[in-house]
Amino acid sequence: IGEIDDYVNENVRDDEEKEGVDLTGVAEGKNIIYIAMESMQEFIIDEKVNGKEITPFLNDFKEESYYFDNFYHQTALGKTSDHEFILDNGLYPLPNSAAFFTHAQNEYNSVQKIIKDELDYSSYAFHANNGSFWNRNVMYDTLGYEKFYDKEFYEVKEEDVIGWGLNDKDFFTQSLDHLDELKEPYYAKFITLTHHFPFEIPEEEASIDKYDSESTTLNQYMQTARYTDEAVEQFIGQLKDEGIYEDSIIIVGADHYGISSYHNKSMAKFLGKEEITPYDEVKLQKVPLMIHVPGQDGGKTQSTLSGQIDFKPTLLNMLGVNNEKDIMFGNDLFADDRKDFITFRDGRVVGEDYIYAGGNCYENGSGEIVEETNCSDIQEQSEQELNYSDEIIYGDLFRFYDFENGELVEELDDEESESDS
Ligand code: GP9
Ligand code: MN
Repeated sequence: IGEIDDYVNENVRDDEEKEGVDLTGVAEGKNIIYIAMESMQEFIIDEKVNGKEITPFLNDFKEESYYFDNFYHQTALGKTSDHEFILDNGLYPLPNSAAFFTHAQNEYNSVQKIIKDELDYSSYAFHANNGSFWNRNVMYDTLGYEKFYDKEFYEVKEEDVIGWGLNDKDFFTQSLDHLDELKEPYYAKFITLTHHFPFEIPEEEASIDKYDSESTTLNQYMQTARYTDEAVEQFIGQLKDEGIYEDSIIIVGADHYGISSYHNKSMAKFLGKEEITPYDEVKLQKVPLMIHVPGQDGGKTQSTLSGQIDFKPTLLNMLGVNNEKDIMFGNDLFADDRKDFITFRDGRVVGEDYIYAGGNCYENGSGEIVEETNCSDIQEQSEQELNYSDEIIYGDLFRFYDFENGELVEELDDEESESDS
């Protein structure tokens, strides 16, 4: 863990210099509301089907927010849970399993634990699915969530079910009933469900046409994306009515892709391209991220190369938490001195200048294939980081690190050394 700490110190930790936007401390004392939109990809933002905007609310909301349009999901097998894992810990997902299942007993230095200890924030999760899905009921405890409002807390009438469960609109409306139970200040996460594969929704619930291509999945994707867009709009309206909106930091994000490479032909049609190359495909892994700070007037698109790994340091900085001893692999989204690559679990890497994907090195921008050596640096550093992150998780290494002082722990307490032996 000492070696990893050295690596993070030299290669990851930013110098807190911010020449542009500086949101240090803006969230202090405020409630944080994070909305995780299922399967929402960035490519549909500002796009239309048959003349109608797919996500009219998000298209507007981004104008009032800091909108990151070059922000990548970095999830693997653990899908939604990997996104939660990355956001909460600033660590990468595992290569062969969902850490939520296989490493739910580890010691983590999660956002939730840090803000509890340092600022007395309480954290909550809302998601109208079975609590044991992705082992959330166990992992949320480990990560320091106070309470998980799972399916048990919702009335799920048969006629209100779309796809996997309670529709997003009723999910938000019913969640609202619990907000006054939360201890302030809080971090509350809301995870939507309707816009999930196979993206099926009753025709009378659909406000826009299906897309027209050979892929039923892509065609239907547009309608459920719109549904979730409307649900988020409704929720933001409800938060305004309750007087919560103007005093909270609202972050709207998404977990991972919904359209796999299997649908590339139809995707090419949608994007007006000849074909989808591995270069295009990696760029399709962008997910929207919008950070709304009350009192801020809009139009703040940020095209910083970034990913889910950057969420934790960004949020902590907004809360004014000094996290310079932490071990994580991302940077504050607003820092000047950021790492210049985004790592994927499958070996792909997006760098500022070059992208490694599908066994080729591409120039970022033109998409031209170039000498592979151009990608060597980002590939090597990427692999190094994934290995370090894996070592932390497999070895439960945070047991040996004192985050407060940035030092190695001298001796494990009895309980921990027993479980170790
Ligand atoms: C399940 C929901 C969807 O509760 O979060 O999970 P996914 O299949 O996207 O990982
Ligand atoms: Mn998901």
